[in-house]
Amino acid sequence: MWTAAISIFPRMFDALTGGDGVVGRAIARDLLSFRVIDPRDHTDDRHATVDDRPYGGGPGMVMKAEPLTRALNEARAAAPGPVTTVFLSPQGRKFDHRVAAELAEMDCLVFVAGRYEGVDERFVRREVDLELSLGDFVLSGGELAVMVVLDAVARLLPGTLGNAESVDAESHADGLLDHPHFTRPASFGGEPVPDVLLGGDHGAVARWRRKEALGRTWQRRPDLLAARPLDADDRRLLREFIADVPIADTME
Ligand code: 9D3
Repeated sequence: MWTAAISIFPRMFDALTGGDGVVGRAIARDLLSFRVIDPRDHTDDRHATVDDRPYGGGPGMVMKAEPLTRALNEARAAAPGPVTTVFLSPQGRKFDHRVAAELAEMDCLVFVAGRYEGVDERFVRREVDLELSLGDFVLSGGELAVMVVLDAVARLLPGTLGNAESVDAESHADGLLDHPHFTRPASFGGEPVPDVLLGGDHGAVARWRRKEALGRTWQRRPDLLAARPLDADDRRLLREFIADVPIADTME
């Protein structure tokens, strides 16, 4: 997969590509290419101006359409095929696993990170294919959001993850939260590891994990269960989980 980011803070992306995260690994294995294009390199004035005051007044500055458009055209010229342009903004569609899986199917992606109060709407209307938000909180710019999305997409590319980590065994691939995890020692702070995990009955372990995954999803993210029909086995496991919840935990 070929990717690029358009950003006036290119060095922020060293955190993504420099270390040994999934994105760095995918790049090292040639499963992914990534470059940053700085709109400042696409200005003609002495001060390399990328922002200007908002028409209509008000606080803050707006990113100019022309440097962004020229940066995007540099990306298009470098890409091996047609690009999908993804703009990270608070006004976007909420990013989730489904969107990550859709993006992982694309050949060429260009991510646009905004700064200041926003981006000239004519750039968004003319050039952007998909506008994405990470959720209802305020970031200071789009760069971290681009990195979050790229991390989530890179791990879905065939060959990025090791054998031990598989995509479809994990939380959210099947729409449930993960079950609890334990490692040695068998007792910590007076709290023992659940007996079933020490017994070596792999069927019983699998049922316990499924029950905990269903139960925790019911407790913490009921919206995920509402979006997902349960089969008869899952319904029985969830009933068992609910029957074991202490009364105090079920009261307000
Ligand atoms: C405080 C400024 N806000 C006034 C109502 C508007 C605003 C402008 C620019 C808020 C945030 C930003 C920068 N944010 C992003 O570029 C961004 C973002 C986010 O803030 N939250 C969640 N997802 C994303 S994706 C890009």
